[in-house]
Amino acid sequence: MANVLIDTLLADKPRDKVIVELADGAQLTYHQFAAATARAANALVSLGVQPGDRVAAQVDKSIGALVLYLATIRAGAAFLPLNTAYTPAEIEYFIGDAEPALFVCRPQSESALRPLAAAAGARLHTLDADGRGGSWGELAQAGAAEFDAAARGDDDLAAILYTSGTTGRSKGAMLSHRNLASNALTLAQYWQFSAEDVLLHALPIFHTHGLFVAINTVLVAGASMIYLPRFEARELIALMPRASVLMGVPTFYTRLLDEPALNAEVARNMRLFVSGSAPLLVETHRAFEARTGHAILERYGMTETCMNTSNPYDGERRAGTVGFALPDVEVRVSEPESGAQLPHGEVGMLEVRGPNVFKGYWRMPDKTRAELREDGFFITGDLAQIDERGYVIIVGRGKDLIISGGYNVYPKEVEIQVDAVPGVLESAVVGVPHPDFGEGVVAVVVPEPDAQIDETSVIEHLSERLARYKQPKRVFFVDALPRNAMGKVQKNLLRDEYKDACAR
Ligand code: MLC
Ligand code: AMP
Repeated sequence: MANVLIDTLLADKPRDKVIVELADGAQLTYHQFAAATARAANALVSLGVQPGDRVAAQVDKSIGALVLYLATIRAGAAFLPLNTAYTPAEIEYFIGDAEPALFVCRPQSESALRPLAAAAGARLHTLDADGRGGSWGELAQAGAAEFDAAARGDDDLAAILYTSGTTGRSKGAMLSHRNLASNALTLAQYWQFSAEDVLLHALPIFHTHGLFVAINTVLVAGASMIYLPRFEARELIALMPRASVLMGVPTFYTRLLDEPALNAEVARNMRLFVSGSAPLLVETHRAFEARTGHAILERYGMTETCMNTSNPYDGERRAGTVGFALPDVEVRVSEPESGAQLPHGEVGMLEVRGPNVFKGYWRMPDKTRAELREDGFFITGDLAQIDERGYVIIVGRGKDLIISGGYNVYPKEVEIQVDAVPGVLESAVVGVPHPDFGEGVVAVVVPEPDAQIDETSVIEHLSERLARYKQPKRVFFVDALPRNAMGKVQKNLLRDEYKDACAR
Protein backbone atom coordinates (compact mmCIF):
# COMPACT_ATOMS: atom_id res chain seq x y z
CA MET A 1 0.00 0.00 0.00
CA ALA A 2 1.15 3.49 -0.71
CA ASN A 3 0.90 6.63 1.38
CA VAL A 4 -2.04 8.42 -0.23
CA LEU A 5 -1.32 11.97 0.85
CA ILE A 6 2.45 11.86 0.32
CA ASP A 7 1.96 10.30 -3.12
CA THR A 8 -0.55 13.02 -4.00
CA LEU A 9 1.52 15.93 -2.73
CA LEU A 10 5.16 15.04 -3.29
CA ALA A 11 5.55 12.32 -5.94
CA ASP A 12 7.18 13.07 -9.30
CA LYS A 13 8.21 16.65 -8.70
CA PRO A 14 11.04 18.22 -10.71
CA ARG A 15 14.12 18.01 -8.52
CA ASP A 16 15.32 21.57 -8.89
CA LYS A 17 12.00 23.34 -8.88
CA VAL A 18 11.74 25.85 -5.99
CA ILE A 19 9.03 24.93 -3.52
CA VAL A 20 9.43 27.70 -0.99
CA GLU A 21 11.12 31.04 -0.91
CA LEU A 22 11.51 33.28 2.11
CA ALA A 23 11.21 37.07 1.97
CA ASP A 24 15.02 37.36 2.30
CA GLY A 25 15.45 35.34 -0.90
CA ALA A 26 16.49 32.01 0.70
CA GLN A 27 15.08 29.12 -1.34
CA LEU A 28 14.41 25.41 -0.99
CA THR A 29 13.83 23.01 -3.89
CA TYR A 30 11.33 20.16 -3.99
CA HIS A 31 14.23 17.74 -3.76
CA GLN A 32 15.70 19.47 -0.70
CA PHE A 33 12.26 19.61 0.88
CA ALA A 34 11.62 15.90 0.29
CA ALA A 35 15.03 15.12 1.82
CA ALA A 36 14.24 17.30 4.85
CA THR A 37 10.91 15.53 5.40
CA ALA A 38 12.69 12.15 5.13
CA ARG A 39 15.26 13.19 7.74
CA ALA A 40 12.53 14.43 10.04
CA ALA A 41 10.47 11.25 9.50
CA ASN A 42 13.52 9.21 10.54
CA ALA A 43 13.78 11.39 13.65
CA LEU A 44 10.11 10.75 14.45
CA VAL A 45 10.65 7.01 14.19
CA SER A 46 13.75 7.28 16.39
CA LEU A 47 11.55 8.92 19.04
CA GLY A 48 9.17 5.99 18.88
CA VAL A 49 6.41 7.64 16.83
CA GLN A 50 4.40 4.93 15.09
CA PRO A 51 1.73 4.89 12.40
CA GLY A 52 -1.55 5.98 13.96
CA ASP A 53 0.13 8.10 16.66
CA ARG A 54 -0.50 11.83 16.92
CA VAL A 55 2.22 14.48 16.62
CA ALA A 56 1.16 17.83 18.07
CA ALA A 57 2.88 21.12 17.30
CA GLN A 58 2.52 24.63 18.69
CA VAL A 59 5.31 26.32 16.77
CA ASP A 60 6.04 29.50 14.86
CA LYS A 61 5.60 29.54 11.11
CA SER A 62 8.86 28.34 9.56
CA ILE A 63 10.06 25.89 6.95
CA GLY A 64 10.89 23.54 9.83
CA ALA A 65 7.20 23.61 10.85
CA LEU A 66 6.19 22.69 7.31
CA VAL A 67 8.72 19.86 7.30
CA LEU A 68 7.27 18.57 10.57
CA TYR A 69 3.78 18.43 9.02
CA LEU A 70 4.87 16.33 6.04
CA ALA A 71 7.32 14.21 8.03
CA THR A 72 4.44 13.27 10.32
CA ILE A 73 2.38 12.17 7.33
CA ARG A 74 5.34 10.23 5.90
CA ALA A 75 5.78 8.43 9.22
CA GLY A 76 2.09 7.45 9.08
CA ALA A 77 1.11 9.55 12.10
CA ALA A 78 -1.57 12.24 12.34
CA PHE A 79 -0.56 15.90 12.51
CA LEU A 80 -2.16 18.09 15.18
CA PRO A 81 -1.32 21.77 14.67
CA LEU A 82 -2.15 24.23 17.46
CA ASN A 83 -2.66 27.98 17.23
CA THR A 84 0.34 29.84 18.70
CA ALA A 85 -2.13 32.15 20.46
CA TYR A 86 -3.42 29.33 22.69
CA THR A 87 -2.51 29.66 26.36
CA PRO A 88 -1.11 26.70 28.35
CA ALA A 89 -4.58 26.33 29.92
CA GLU A 90 -6.05 25.75 26.44
CA ILE A 91 -3.18 23.48 25.36
CA GLU A 92 -3.70 21.28 28.42
CA TYR A 93 -7.12 20.26 27.12
CA PHE A 94 -5.95 19.56 23.55
CA ILE A 95 -3.03 17.36 24.42
CA GLY A 96 -4.90 15.67 27.25
CA ASP A 97 -7.62 14.78 24.77
CA ALA A 98 -5.45 13.80 21.79
CA GLU A 99 -2.65 12.08 23.76
CA PRO A 100 0.06 12.72 21.20
CA ALA A 101 3.22 10.62 21.20
CA LEU A 102 5.23 13.80 20.59
CA PHE A 103 4.52 17.46 21.28
CA VAL A 104 6.78 20.04 19.65
CA CYS A 105 6.55 23.53 21.16
CA ARG A 106 8.41 26.85 21.11
CA PRO A 107 11.46 27.06 23.40
CA GLN A 108 9.91 29.90 25.39
CA SER A 109 6.87 27.75 26.27
CA GLU A 110 8.87 24.70 27.26
CA SER A 111 8.82 25.18 31.03
CA ALA A 112 5.06 25.85 31.13
CA LEU A 113 4.20 22.98 28.78
CA ARG A 114 6.58 20.25 29.98
CA PRO A 115 4.39 19.14 32.93
CA LEU A 116 1.29 19.18 30.70
CA ALA A 117 3.03 17.02 28.09
CA ALA A 118 4.20 14.61 30.78
CA ALA A 119 0.67 14.32 32.17
CA ALA A 120 -0.60 13.50 28.66
CA GLY A 121 2.13 10.90 28.16
CA ALA A 122 3.78 12.89 25.34
CA ARG A 123 7.47 13.45 24.73
CA LEU A 124 8.28 17.16 24.50
CA HIS A 125 10.71 18.77 22.07
CA THR A 126 11.25 22.33 20.96
CA LEU A 127 11.54 24.14 17.63
CA ASP A 128 12.93 27.67 17.27
CA ALA A 129 11.17 30.42 15.35
CA ASP A 130 13.68 29.94 12.51
CA GLY A 131 12.66 26.29 12.22
CA ARG A 132 16.19 24.93 12.62
CA GLY A 133 17.14 25.22 16.28
CA GLY A 134 15.65 23.69 19.40
CA SER A 135 15.87 20.03 20.38
CA TRP A 136 13.45 18.92 17.63
CA GLY A 137 15.12 21.19 15.04
CA GLU A 138 18.45 19.49 15.67
CA LEU A 139 17.06 15.96 15.69
CA ALA A 140 15.10 16.61 12.52
CA GLN A 141 18.24 17.46 10.58
CA ALA A 142 20.42 14.64 11.87
CA GLY A 143 18.89 11.56 10.25
CA ALA A 144 19.28 9.92 6.84
CA ALA A 145 17.74 11.66 3.81
CA GLU A 146 15.91 8.52 2.67
CA PHE A 147 12.70 7.26 4.18
CA ASP A 148 10.11 4.80 2.90
CA ALA A 149 6.79 6.44 3.66
CA ALA A 150 4.59 4.38 5.97
CA ALA A 151 1.72 2.75 4.10
CA ARG A 152 -1.48 4.73 4.65
CA GLY A 153 -4.76 4.26 2.84
CA ASP A 154 -7.65 6.54 1.98
CA ASP A 155 -9.40 6.23 5.33
CA ASP A 156 -6.36 6.45 7.56
CA LEU A 157 -6.05 9.49 9.77
CA ALA A 158 -3.80 12.29 8.47
CA ALA A 159 -4.63 15.16 10.80
CA ILE A 160 -6.67 16.26 13.78
CA LEU A 161 -7.70 19.91 13.91
CA TYR A 162 -9.52 21.17 16.96
CA THR A 163 -12.56 23.32 16.41
CA SER A 164 -14.44 24.87 19.27
CA GLY A 165 -18.03 23.92 19.87
CA THR A 166 -21.30 25.41 21.02
CA THR A 167 -20.94 23.80 24.45
CA GLY A 168 -17.56 25.44 24.97
CA ARG A 169 -15.69 22.14 24.62
CA SER A 170 -13.43 21.81 21.57
CA LYS A 171 -13.77 18.84 19.25
CA GLY A 172 -10.95 17.25 17.30
CA ALA A 173 -11.98 16.96 13.65
CA MET A 174 -10.36 13.82 12.19
CA LEU A 175 -9.26 14.28 8.59
CA SER A 176 -8.27 11.29 6.51
CA HIS A 177 -5.72 10.95 3.73
CA ARG A 178 -8.57 10.92 1.23
CA ASN A 179 -10.16 14.07 2.70
CA LEU A 180 -6.98 16.09 2.24
CA ALA A 181 -5.76 14.53 -1.00
CA SER A 182 -9.10 14.82 -2.81
CA ASN A 183 -9.60 18.44 -1.81
CA ALA A 184 -6.07 19.42 -2.86
CA LEU A 185 -6.52 17.81 -6.29
CA THR A 186 -9.93 19.41 -6.77
CA LEU A 187 -8.80 22.90 -5.79
CA ALA A 188 -5.65 22.80 -7.91
CA GLN A 189 -7.76 21.92 -10.92
CA TYR A 190 -10.69 24.24 -10.18
CA TRP A 191 -8.44 27.23 -9.59
CA GLN A 192 -6.19 26.26 -12.56
CA PHE A 193 -2.97 25.97 -10.59
CA SER A 194 0.18 25.11 -12.54
CA ALA A 195 3.87 24.73 -11.81
CA GLU A 196 4.23 28.37 -12.93
CA ASP A 197 2.27 29.66 -9.94
CA VAL A 198 3.82 31.51 -7.02
CA LEU A 199 1.53 31.76 -3.99
CA LEU A 200 1.92 34.59 -1.50
CA HIS A 201 1.61 32.65 1.75
CA ALA A 202 0.86 34.98 4.66
CA LEU A 203 -1.71 32.89 6.58
CA PRO A 204 -0.94 30.99 9.76
CA ILE A 205 -0.27 27.27 9.18
CA PHE A 206 -2.22 25.83 12.10
CA HIS A 207 -5.66 25.97 10.44
CA THR A 208 -7.29 24.52 7.35
CA HIS A 209 -6.89 27.64 5.22
CA GLY A 210 -3.14 28.21 5.53
CA LEU A 211 -2.14 24.56 5.95
CA PHE A 212 -4.33 22.54 3.62
CA VAL A 213 -5.97 24.95 1.17
CA ALA A 214 -2.79 26.93 0.59
CA ILE A 215 0.07 24.46 1.01
CA ASN A 216 -1.50 21.24 -0.27
CA THR A 217 -2.78 22.99 -3.39
CA VAL A 218 0.67 24.43 -4.13
CA LEU A 219 2.31 21.01 -3.64
CA VAL A 220 -0.16 19.13 -5.84
CA ALA A 221 0.49 21.58 -8.66
CA GLY A 222 4.26 21.55 -8.19
CA ALA A 223 4.04 25.32 -7.74
CA SER A 224 6.05 27.62 -5.45
CA MET A 225 5.27 29.87 -2.55
CA ILE A 226 6.72 32.98 -1.00
CA TYR A 227 6.40 32.10 2.64
CA LEU A 228 5.92 34.96 5.10
CA PRO A 229 5.86 34.67 8.90
CA ARG A 230 2.76 36.86 9.15
CA PHE A 231 0.46 39.13 7.20
CA GLU A 232 1.76 42.63 6.63
CA ALA A 233 -0.11 44.61 3.96
CA ARG A 234 2.78 46.70 2.65
CA GLU A 235 5.11 43.74 2.40
CA LEU A 236 2.50 41.82 0.43
CA ILE A 237 2.00 44.67 -1.99
CA ALA A 238 5.76 44.93 -2.50
CA LEU A 239 5.94 41.19 -3.28
CA MET A 240 2.92 41.03 -5.62
CA PRO A 241 4.92 41.63 -8.82
CA ARG A 242 6.81 38.37 -8.09
CA ALA A 243 3.72 36.30 -7.30
CA SER A 244 0.57 35.04 -9.04
CA VAL A 245 -1.90 33.98 -6.31
CA LEU A 246 -2.92 35.24 -2.87
CA MET A 247 -5.14 33.39 -0.41
CA GLY A 248 -6.48 35.34 2.53
CA VAL A 249 -9.24 36.03 5.01
CA PRO A 250 -11.40 39.12 4.41
CA THR A 251 -9.28 41.17 6.86
CA PHE A 252 -6.34 40.76 4.42
CA TYR A 253 -8.37 42.45 1.71
CA THR A 254 -9.71 45.33 3.82
CA ARG A 255 -6.19 45.98 5.12
CA LEU A 256 -4.75 45.86 1.57
CA LEU A 257 -7.40 48.36 0.48
CA ASP A 258 -6.32 50.70 3.28
CA GLU A 259 -2.95 50.99 1.52
CA PRO A 260 -2.81 53.65 -1.22
CA ALA A 261 0.00 51.64 -2.88
CA LEU A 262 -2.46 48.89 -3.86
CA ASN A 263 -3.36 49.40 -7.52
CA ALA A 264 -3.71 47.56 -10.83
CA GLU A 265 -0.04 48.09 -11.65
CA VAL A 266 1.32 46.25 -8.57
CA ALA A 267 -1.24 43.48 -9.13
CA ARG A 268 -0.51 43.09 -12.85
CA ASN A 269 1.32 39.77 -12.47
CA MET A 270 -1.32 38.30 -10.15
CA ARG A 271 -3.88 35.95 -11.68
CA LEU A 272 -5.98 35.05 -8.64
CA PHE A 273 -7.04 36.47 -5.28
CA VAL A 274 -8.94 33.98 -3.09
CA SER A 275 -10.92 34.87 0.05
CA GLY A 276 -12.49 32.62 2.64
CA SER A 277 -12.91 31.58 6.30
CA ALA A 278 -15.37 34.45 6.92
CA PRO A 279 -17.85 36.42 4.82
CA LEU A 280 -16.34 38.91 2.38
CA LEU A 281 -18.44 42.06 2.27
CA VAL A 282 -19.87 42.93 -1.14
CA GLU A 283 -18.35 46.41 -0.81
CA THR A 284 -14.86 44.93 -0.23
CA HIS A 285 -15.28 42.77 -3.35
CA ARG A 286 -16.36 45.80 -5.41
CA ALA A 287 -13.69 48.15 -4.03
CA PHE A 288 -10.95 45.58 -4.69
CA GLU A 289 -12.09 45.07 -8.27
CA ALA A 290 -12.32 48.81 -8.87
CA ARG A 291 -8.79 49.34 -7.51
CA THR A 292 -6.95 46.35 -8.99
CA GLY A 293 -9.12 45.02 -11.81
CA HIS A 294 -9.34 41.64 -10.01
CA ALA A 295 -12.62 40.07 -8.90
CA ILE A 296 -11.80 38.27 -5.64
CA LEU A 297 -12.76 34.59 -5.83
CA GLU A 298 -14.70 33.72 -2.67
CA ARG A 299 -14.92 30.12 -1.53
CA TYR A 300 -16.46 28.42 1.50
CA GLY A 301 -15.21 25.66 3.75
CA MET A 302 -14.85 24.36 7.25
CA THR A 303 -12.33 22.50 9.36
CA GLU A 304 -14.54 19.40 9.20
CA THR A 305 -14.91 19.44 5.42
CA CYS A 306 -12.01 21.36 3.89
CA MET A 307 -13.45 23.29 0.92
CA ASN A 308 -17.05 22.79 -0.21
CA THR A 309 -17.92 25.54 -2.67
CA SER A 310 -16.11 28.07 -4.80
CA ASN A 311 -16.90 30.83 -7.22
CA PRO A 312 -15.81 29.86 -10.71
CA TYR A 313 -12.34 30.53 -12.06
CA ASP A 314 -13.78 31.30 -15.50
CA GLY A 315 -17.18 32.84 -15.25
CA GLU A 316 -18.86 35.32 -12.99
CA ARG A 317 -17.49 35.60 -9.45
CA ARG A 318 -20.62 36.82 -7.75
CA ALA A 319 -20.00 39.15 -4.81
CA GLY A 320 -21.90 38.06 -1.70
CA THR A 321 -21.93 34.40 -2.78
CA VAL A 322 -19.55 31.51 -2.17
CA GLY A 323 -20.12 30.06 -5.64
CA PHE A 324 -20.94 26.51 -6.69
CA ALA A 325 -20.45 23.13 -5.07
CA LEU A 326 -16.96 21.88 -6.00
CA PRO A 327 -16.99 19.11 -8.65
CA ASP A 328 -16.87 16.18 -6.21
CA VAL A 329 -18.98 17.82 -3.49
CA GLU A 330 -22.78 17.77 -3.15
CA VAL A 331 -24.64 20.56 -1.33
CA ARG A 332 -28.25 20.81 -0.27
CA VAL A 333 -30.39 23.09 1.87
CA SER A 334 -32.63 21.45 4.43
CA GLU A 335 -35.10 22.18 7.16
CA PRO A 336 -32.78 22.34 10.20
CA GLU A 337 -34.73 20.12 12.58
CA SER A 338 -36.15 17.41 10.33
CA GLY A 339 -33.47 17.46 7.66
CA ALA A 340 -36.16 17.55 4.96
CA GLN A 341 -34.84 19.05 1.77
CA LEU A 342 -36.20 22.52 1.04
CA PRO A 343 -37.39 23.79 -2.34
CA HIS A 344 -34.83 25.68 -4.41
CA GLY A 345 -34.27 29.27 -3.28
CA GLU A 346 -35.39 28.83 0.31
CA VAL A 347 -33.14 29.58 3.28
CA GLY A 348 -32.21 26.60 5.45
CA MET A 349 -29.40 24.52 6.86
CA LEU A 350 -26.54 23.93 4.44
CA GLU A 351 -25.48 20.28 4.25
CA VAL A 352 -22.54 18.84 2.32
CA ARG A 353 -21.36 15.40 1.24
CA GLY A 354 -18.26 14.23 -0.57
CA PRO A 355 -14.77 12.77 -0.23
CA ASN A 356 -13.81 15.96 1.61
CA VAL A 357 -16.11 15.32 4.60
CA PHE A 358 -14.21 14.27 7.73
CA LYS A 359 -14.24 10.92 9.53
CA GLY A 360 -15.79 12.32 12.69
CA TYR A 361 -14.76 13.93 15.97
CA TRP A 362 -11.91 12.34 17.91
CA ARG A 363 -13.33 10.14 20.65
CA MET A 364 -16.77 11.79 20.38
CA PRO A 365 -19.03 9.32 18.55
CA ASP A 366 -22.21 10.98 19.84
CA LYS A 367 -21.21 14.43 18.58
CA THR A 368 -20.19 12.88 15.26
CA ARG A 369 -23.57 11.19 14.88
CA ALA A 370 -25.38 14.39 15.79
CA GLU A 371 -23.76 16.32 12.94
CA LEU A 372 -24.07 13.73 10.18
CA ARG A 373 -27.33 12.70 8.49
CA GLU A 374 -27.83 8.99 7.86
CA ASP A 375 -27.12 9.43 4.16
CA GLY A 376 -23.70 10.92 4.90
CA PHE A 377 -24.49 14.64 4.57
CA PHE A 378 -22.68 16.80 7.13
CA ILE A 379 -24.75 19.48 8.86
CA THR A 380 -22.59 22.58 8.57
CA GLY A 381 -24.43 24.85 11.00
CA ASP A 382 -24.44 27.56 8.31
CA LEU A 383 -27.73 28.92 6.96
CA ALA A 384 -27.77 29.25 3.21
CA GLN A 385 -29.78 29.71 0.08
CA ILE A 386 -28.98 28.56 -3.45
CA ASP A 387 -29.85 31.16 -6.07
CA GLU A 388 -31.44 30.57 -9.47
CA ARG A 389 -28.05 30.01 -11.11
CA GLY A 390 -26.78 27.62 -8.44
CA TYR A 391 -24.59 30.06 -6.50
CA VAL A 392 -24.62 29.33 -2.76
CA ILE A 393 -25.24 32.32 -0.51
CA ILE A 394 -24.36 32.01 3.18
CA VAL A 395 -27.05 34.11 4.86
CA GLY A 396 -26.17 33.48 8.49
CA ARG A 397 -25.20 30.93 11.06
CA GLY A 398 -27.46 28.49 12.82
CA LYS A 399 -24.64 28.00 15.32
CA ASP A 400 -23.74 30.56 17.95
CA LEU A 401 -20.37 31.45 16.46
CA ILE A 402 -18.32 34.62 16.13
CA ILE A 403 -15.70 34.83 13.36
CA SER A 404 -13.05 37.43 14.16
CA GLY A 405 -10.39 38.03 11.52
CA GLY A 406 -10.97 34.48 10.26
CA TYR A 407 -10.64 32.87 13.71
CA ASN A 408 -13.68 31.17 15.24
CA VAL A 409 -14.77 32.10 18.71
CA TYR A 410 -17.61 30.28 20.42
CA PRO A 411 -19.34 32.62 22.90
CA LYS A 412 -19.91 29.78 25.35
CA GLU A 413 -16.19 29.19 25.78
CA VAL A 414 -15.63 32.88 26.56
CA GLU A 415 -18.69 33.08 28.86
CA ILE A 416 -17.41 30.15 30.94
CA GLN A 417 -14.16 32.03 31.55
CA VAL A 418 -15.80 35.42 32.15
CA ASP A 419 -18.23 33.85 34.62
CA ALA A 420 -15.23 32.46 36.53
CA VAL A 421 -13.77 35.95 37.08
CA PRO A 422 -14.20 36.85 40.78
CA GLY A 423 -16.98 39.40 41.07
CA VAL A 424 -18.86 38.28 37.94
CA LEU A 425 -22.36 36.93 38.51
CA GLU A 426 -23.08 36.05 34.89
CA SER A 427 -22.24 37.14 31.37
CA ALA A 428 -23.26 37.00 27.74
CA VAL A 429 -20.82 37.18 24.86
CA VAL A 430 -21.80 38.38 21.38
CA GLY A 431 -20.13 39.32 18.11
CA VAL A 432 -20.62 42.86 16.80
CA PRO A 433 -19.38 44.54 13.60
CA HIS A 434 -15.64 45.27 13.73
CA PRO A 435 -13.99 47.42 11.05
CA ASP A 436 -10.81 45.32 10.88
CA PHE A 437 -11.81 41.81 12.01
CA GLY A 438 -15.34 41.69 10.55
CA GLU A 439 -16.75 40.74 13.92
CA GLY A 440 -15.42 41.67 17.36
CA VAL A 441 -16.01 39.85 20.64
CA VAL A 442 -17.99 41.83 23.24
CA ALA A 443 -18.88 40.68 26.77
CA VAL A 444 -21.87 41.97 28.71
CA VAL A 445 -21.40 41.31 32.41
CA VAL A 446 -23.68 41.33 35.43
CA PRO A 447 -21.41 41.95 38.43
CA GLU A 448 -22.05 40.57 41.88
CA PRO A 449 -23.32 43.21 44.30
CA ASP A 450 -20.47 45.49 45.46
CA ALA A 451 -17.94 43.74 43.20
CA GLN A 452 -14.84 45.84 42.49
CA ILE A 453 -14.34 44.97 38.83
CA ASP A 454 -13.98 46.95 35.64
CA GLU A 455 -13.27 46.31 31.96
CA THR A 456 -9.48 46.15 32.41
CA SER A 457 -9.55 43.78 35.37
CA VAL A 458 -11.90 41.37 33.58
CA ILE A 459 -9.70 41.27 30.47
CA GLU A 460 -6.56 40.92 32.57
CA HIS A 461 -8.08 37.97 34.35
CA LEU A 462 -8.76 36.24 31.03
CA SER A 463 -5.24 36.70 29.68
CA GLU A 464 -3.91 33.44 31.12
CA ARG A 465 -6.96 31.44 30.16
CA LEU A 466 -7.97 32.46 26.66
CA ALA A 467 -6.09 33.15 23.45
CA ARG A 468 -5.86 36.91 22.81
CA TYR A 469 -8.21 36.81 19.80
CA LYS A 470 -10.96 35.21 21.94
CA GLN A 471 -10.74 37.88 24.63
CA PRO A 472 -13.45 40.56 24.50
CA LYS A 473 -12.44 43.76 22.76
CA ARG A 474 -14.93 45.51 25.05
CA VAL A 475 -16.66 44.62 28.34
CA PHE A 476 -19.90 46.30 29.43
CA PHE A 477 -21.63 46.11 32.82
CA VAL A 478 -25.39 45.84 33.26
CA ASP A 479 -27.77 45.12 36.14
CA ALA A 480 -29.46 42.22 34.34
CA LEU A 481 -29.29 40.42 31.00
CA PRO A 482 -32.36 40.64 28.76
CA ARG A 483 -34.20 37.31 28.78
CA ASN A 484 -37.23 35.94 26.98
CA ALA A 485 -40.18 34.17 28.62
CA MET A 486 -38.22 30.90 28.55
CA GLY A 487 -35.38 32.53 30.49
CA LYS A 488 -33.00 32.45 27.49
CA VAL A 489 -30.68 35.44 27.05
CA GLN A 490 -31.84 37.51 24.07
CA LYS A 491 -28.53 37.91 22.31
CA ASN A 492 -30.14 39.66 19.35
CA LEU A 493 -31.04 42.56 21.69
CA LEU A 494 -27.46 42.69 22.98
CA ARG A 495 -26.01 42.59 19.45
CA ASP A 496 -28.26 45.49 18.56
CA GLU A 497 -27.54 47.52 21.68
CA TYR A 498 -23.76 47.13 21.38
CA LYS A 499 -23.54 47.24 17.58
CA ASP A 500 -21.25 50.28 17.66
CA ALA A 501 -19.05 49.00 20.49
CA CYS A 502 -16.12 48.19 18.17
CA ALA A 503 -16.67 51.00 15.63
CA ARG A 504 -13.56 52.94 14.69
C1 MLC B 1 -5.00 39.36 16.10
N1 MLC B 1 -5.75 39.88 17.09
C2 MLC B 1 -7.02 39.54 16.89
C3 MLC B 1 -7.02 38.77 15.72
N2 MLC B 1 -5.76 38.67 15.25
N3 MLC B 1 -8.14 39.82 17.56
C4 MLC B 1 -9.27 39.33 17.10
N4 MLC B 1 -9.35 38.57 15.99
C5 MLC B 1 -8.24 38.27 15.28
N5 MLC B 1 -8.30 37.50 14.20
C6 MLC B 1 -5.35 40.72 18.22
C7 MLC B 1 -3.88 40.72 18.48
O1 MLC B 1 -3.59 39.76 19.46
C8 MLC B 1 -3.63 42.13 18.95
O2 MLC B 1 -3.99 42.28 20.26
C9 MLC B 1 -4.61 42.96 18.17
O3 MLC B 1 -5.67 42.04 17.85
C10 MLC B 1 -4.09 43.54 16.89
O4 MLC B 1 -3.27 42.58 16.26
P1 MLC B 1 -2.61 42.79 14.84
O5 MLC B 1 -1.13 42.82 14.97
O6 MLC B 1 -3.27 43.89 14.12
O7 MLC B 1 -3.07 41.44 14.18
P2 MLC B 1 -2.28 40.57 13.19
O8 MLC B 1 -1.20 39.85 13.86
O9 MLC B 1 -1.94 41.44 12.00
O10 MLC B 1 -3.39 39.48 12.80
C11 MLC B 1 -4.55 39.77 12.13
C12 MLC B 1 -4.77 38.71 11.05
C13 MLC B 1 -4.71 37.34 11.76
C14 MLC B 1 -6.12 38.93 10.41
C15 MLC B 1 -3.69 38.80 10.00
O11 MLC B 1 -5.73 37.28 12.76
C16 MLC B 1 -4.82 36.20 10.82
O12 MLC B 1 -3.83 35.80 10.21
N6 MLC B 1 -6.02 35.66 10.65
C17 MLC B 1 -6.24 34.49 9.79
C18 MLC B 1 -6.96 33.43 10.53
C19 MLC B 1 -7.07 32.16 9.70
O13 MLC B 1 -6.10 31.65 9.14
N7 MLC B 1 -8.24 31.58 9.64
C20 MLC B 1 -8.50 30.37 8.88
C21 MLC B 1 -9.25 29.36 9.74
S1 MLC B 1 -9.65 27.94 8.73
P3 MLC B 1 -3.26 43.28 21.28
O14 MLC B 1 -4.39 43.94 21.96
O15 MLC B 1 -2.47 42.33 22.12
O16 MLC B 1 -2.42 44.21 20.47
C22 MLC B 1 -11.30 28.14 8.34
C23 MLC B 1 -11.87 27.26 7.29
C24 MLC B 1 -11.92 28.04 6.03
O17 MLC B 1 -11.92 29.04 8.82
O18 MLC B 1 -12.97 28.11 5.40
O19 MLC B 1 -10.88 28.59 5.67
P1 AMP C 1 -13.77 26.74 10.95
O1 AMP C 1 -14.58 25.97 11.93
O2 AMP C 1 -12.69 27.56 11.54
O3 AMP C 1 -13.30 25.86 9.92
O4 AMP C 1 -14.76 27.77 10.29
C1 AMP C 1 -15.74 27.37 9.41
C2 AMP C 1 -16.82 28.40 9.32
O5 AMP C 1 -16.31 29.59 8.71
C3 AMP C 1 -17.95 27.96 8.42
O6 AMP C 1 -18.85 27.09 9.05
C4 AMP C 1 -18.57 29.31 8.06
O7 AMP C 1 -19.42 29.75 9.10
C5 AMP C 1 -17.35 30.22 7.99
N1 AMP C 1 -16.91 30.48 6.62
C6 AMP C 1 -15.87 29.94 5.93
N2 AMP C 1 -15.78 30.49 4.69
C7 AMP C 1 -16.79 31.39 4.59
C8 AMP C 1 -17.23 32.29 3.60
N3 AMP C 1 -16.61 32.41 2.42
N4 AMP C 1 -18.32 33.05 3.85
C9 AMP C 1 -18.97 32.96 5.03
N5 AMP C 1 -18.59 32.17 6.02
C10 AMP C 1 -17.51 31.39 5.81
